[in-house]
Order: sequence, then C-alpha cells, then structure tokens
Amino acid sequence: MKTAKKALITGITGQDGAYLAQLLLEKGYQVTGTYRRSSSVNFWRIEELGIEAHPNLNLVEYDLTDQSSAIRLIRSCEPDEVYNLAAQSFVGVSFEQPVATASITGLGAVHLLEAIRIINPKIRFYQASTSEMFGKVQAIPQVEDTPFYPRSPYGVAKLYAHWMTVNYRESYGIFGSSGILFNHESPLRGREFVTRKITDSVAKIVRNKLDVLELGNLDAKRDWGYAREYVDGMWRMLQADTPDTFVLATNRTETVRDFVTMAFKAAGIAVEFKGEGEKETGHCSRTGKLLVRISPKFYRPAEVELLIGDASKAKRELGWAPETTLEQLCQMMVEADMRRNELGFSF
Ligand code: NDP
Ligand code: GDR
Repeated sequence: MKTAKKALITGITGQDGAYLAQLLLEKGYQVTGTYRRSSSVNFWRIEELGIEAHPNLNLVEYDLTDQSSAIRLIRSCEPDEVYNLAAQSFVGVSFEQPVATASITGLGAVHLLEAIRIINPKIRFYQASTSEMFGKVQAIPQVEDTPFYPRSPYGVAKLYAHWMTVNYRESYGIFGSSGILFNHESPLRGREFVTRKITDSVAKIVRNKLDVLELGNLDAKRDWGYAREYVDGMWRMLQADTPDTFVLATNRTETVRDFVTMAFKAAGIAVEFKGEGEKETGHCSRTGKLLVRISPKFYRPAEVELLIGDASKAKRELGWAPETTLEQLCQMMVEADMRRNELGFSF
C-alpha cells in the first residue's frame, strides 16, 4: 500500500496555513502544522474549518527564528514537502519592527532551507513570496521576471528569502519553489489587513457597534484574489517536475475605495465619497450619514501604489487559474462578518 505523503506547514494558525492544511488533509496527507508558543494559542481558523481534531493533523510549537528548532523539526517530522507560510506578514508593522521582521520573515526561511540541506535535500520546499517585492512597480502587469523594488522592511525581508530559495535551488539542487502571490483574502483574513478590516467594520456599522470606518490611503490599488484558490496553487508548485518561481494573481486591480464601496453594497448600503486626501469622507447616499473617514495614522512611510499580476505562467505550466470574482469574495467576507457579529464572535 502507498504510504501517505507528509507535509510540514509553518504558520498553520494563519489564513493560508489553515486553508492549506485543509486542502492537504483532503488529499490524504499527514500534516504537521506549526504554531507559536503564546499565553493563549489562536486556533480559531482551523476550528472554523473543522480540522483542529483531524486524526492526520499534528500540531507542534515552533519559532521561525530558532535554527536548532528547525533542524529538530525537520528531523522529527520527516516531511516530503515543506510549506513555509509563517512570517511577520503585516507590512505596516514591519516599519515599526524592521529587525524582527528581517529575522522572522527573511532569516526564518533560511533556517528551514539549511535544515533541509543538512537532513534531506530531497524534501520539496515552498517559499511564500509576495507581490510586495515588486513594490514601486517597474512594469505593468507584473510577471516572474519583472524587476523587484520593495518599499517596506517586509518587502525587503521577503526578497531576501526569495533569493535564498532560488540560491539553494541553484547551489544545492534543492527543490525550492517560490510563489509570488498577490494579495489574497477570505473570511479567515486577519482583521489588521484592509479588506477584512473593511468587511468587519461594515458588519459592525450595520449592527450599530461601530460609528465610522477609519482608513489610510484609499487610492492604493491591489490585485485581490481568494485565498482558498491560492493555496491550491502552492500545492501545484510542489507537484511540478522542476522547481521554479510562479506568480499567482487575478490580473484585475481595484482601489481600496472601490473595495469599501463594494463591501457596503454587499450589506445593502450605497456609499458616496467626497473631498480629497485626508479630508475625503464616505457617506450613506440615502441618509448622508458619515460612514468613512481618513486617519493619517494608517498611512505608511512608503506606499506600494499599484499591483496587478499576470499569472499566465502558472496557468500554462500548473493548470492554475483563479475563479472567484472580487465581488463574490467581498460578498462572502461581508456575510461571514455579519454572521460573526450576530454571534458575538470577536476574531
Ligand atoms: P498570516 O499573517 O495570516 O499568518 C502568518 C503566520 O505566521 C501565523 O500563523 C503566525 O503565527 C506565524 N508566525 C509569525 N511569526 C512567527 C514566528 N516568529 N515563528 C513562527 N510562526 C510565526 O499570513 P497569511 O496566511 O496571510 O500569509 C501566509 C504567508 O504568505 C506569509 O508568509 C505572508 O507573508 C505570505 N503572503 C501572503 C499574502 C496574502 O495576501 N495573504 C500574499 C503574499 C504572500 P500567529 O498566529 O501566532 O501570529
Ligand atoms: P498589503 O495589505 O500591505 O498589500 O499586504 P493590507 O491589506 O495591509 O494593505 C493594502 C493597502 O490598503 C491600504 N490601506 C490600509 N491598510 C490597512 N491594513 N489598514 C488600513 O486602515 C488601510 N487604509 C488603507 C494600505 O496602505 C495598502 O496600500 C498584504 C499582506 O498580506 C502581505 O503579507 C502580503 O505579502 C501582501 O498583501 C501581498
């Protein structure tokens, strides 16, 4: 009988980690997922997906910043595939904590690559790279060989991890693939990220738990896809014949303002914007009530103004393509947050 494949996922408590664990369990994998030691562990995502007690899921503590732990982790779980999804992933925080971000998001990947090189170079490795590496974009749309120009400590740390993955591939023949993923969202997205902040706030405004939604730069444009589809792309990258770098994106870009309008619309409220810059406000077009205002505290020292990716290579070589539209995604997120707010759920 064929034995089940074994996968190690770092960052199983995060959005992508939870969806990927679910996907791999459905495919019959034995999954080890890592979480960080903290006073109260946050398993709400794997609980929402109903996989926290799955017999083929093993949860272990692991901190990305510790090289010796990486070696012990790889030695004890003997994975066929490693998905490195753990990171300090919030761009805004990376400006406040550049050194911690470099250590977790940058060096963390190298600790795993080193452990693989030392213990078993046949292990396949996926690195969660990002469209933030394109930063101040040098071409539209962005593809695998568009020059990088990161605009945040997070983007720089991810670029280091990306190049180290390529370097271990070229130097030691390790099957290291890097997925340059554009923003992907879902009802499991953290509330610090703009889409979920918006959908959660819309749900709270509807239930009179919040007065006004405060945001930063409404002009930023993002290529937003659905996270569940993107983790399938990660898995496909590790099933390919050779390791490589792939962009996953929808090839559609919208402003943060557009997403706000879409989210209120999903809750049956039409919004009109007026004014400019820090004075811009959004109002209910029926009652005139103030719903959105700008708070400069959400501006970043340097901004990534426009992202739009072309995932043709992933389509051609992996058979991957996004299916969910931004309107469907936004509706799904608003409905989930409406339900949670009704139940008093606070994640
Ligand atoms: P999340 O922020 O939801 O999850 C990050 C995970 O990393 C969490 O499980 C977190 O644990 C864990 N983590 C953070 N610091 C450490 C540490 N020092 N040691 C161990 N674990 C740690 O991110 P996403 O799921 O959205 O993203 C997954 C990966 O993909 C990240 O690397 C992100 O940078 C990258 N990415 C994401 C994109 C997106 O749009 N979502 C796009 C492109 C790349 P805890 O729960 O304890 O905080
Ligand atoms: P991003 O996502 O920085 O693209 O990184 P985020 O949702 O934080 O910001 C998107 C854009 O919205 C603007 N913005 C605000 N952002 C937040 N968080 N809060 C606000 O109030 C707000 N107002 C405006 C931001 O300035 C930005 O332009 C995400 C993360 O998941 C990364 O880990 C990942 O690598 C990239 O996506 C691709």
